[in-house]
Amino acid sequence: MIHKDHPRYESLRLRAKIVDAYKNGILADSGMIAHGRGEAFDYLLGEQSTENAKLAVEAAAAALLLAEHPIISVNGNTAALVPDKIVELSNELDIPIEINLFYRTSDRVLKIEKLLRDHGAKTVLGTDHEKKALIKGLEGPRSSSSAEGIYKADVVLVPLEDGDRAEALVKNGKLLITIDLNPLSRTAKTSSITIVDNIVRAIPNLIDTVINLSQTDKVTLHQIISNFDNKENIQSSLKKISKKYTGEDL
Ligand code: PTJ
Repeated sequence: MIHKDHPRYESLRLRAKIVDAYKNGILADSGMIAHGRGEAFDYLLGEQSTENAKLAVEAAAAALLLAEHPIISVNGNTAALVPDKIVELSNELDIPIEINLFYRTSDRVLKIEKLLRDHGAKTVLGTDHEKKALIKGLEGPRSSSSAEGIYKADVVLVPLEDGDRAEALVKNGKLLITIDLNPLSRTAKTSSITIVDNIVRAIPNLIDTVINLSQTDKVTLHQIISNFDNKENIQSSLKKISKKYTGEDL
């Protein structure tokens, strides 16, 4: 039991969720290591959504609202930390969710599917019993995707994706939106829109922004996307981190 007065309460609460998800078979063992790396970057970002993250969220919301076949990709860490918010976003946009695991096992897929359905998910793709299609440029099980999901999608929201897959998805013509606390990761640098923020803040921000922009005309939404420069946005996040690192903002 973590006491609410603890100065690191929020961080410890997330750790407890991660550990529970590992014990329940949702999270890969490497998912705990990935979370630790994320924690370090989050600490340097001040554990709050930056202005850059908010700009990226706005561009992401516009892209999702304009898309013809958008999809939300979910892995173990996302399912562990924000299953309710992923379902809320999917229902708000009326778009499917695809289970897309780096360390894929049938058991984890079944458990994540049940978790999402228990939270009210309508369409969950990426299970073992549906038509698969291969993503060009990837080898082995990592090339597999749902024919009706990621394969067909024009816009893919994929938190914590691995670099190879992110590169292949972009090469296959997808507009890729990622959420990654590490602005230097290959995924962050490859994606069309990178939200450098913790998924526990980024997904709720995305829901609010989708609701706020839902009545906005298409021309304005296109403008939001064209005004957004991913490289510039990542560079600003790095500047924020380096200020913290050198103690400039003490
Ligand atoms: O559930 P699976 O089988 O698909 O496996 C998922 C993991 C995350 C284990 C797998 O994709 C992996 O090994 O990822 P990496 O290469 O370790 O990358 C994870 C990235 O996510 C790192 O750049 C972390 O900084 C970042 N990250 C970790 N936690 C969060 C995060 N970004 C946003 N929010 C977080 N909570």
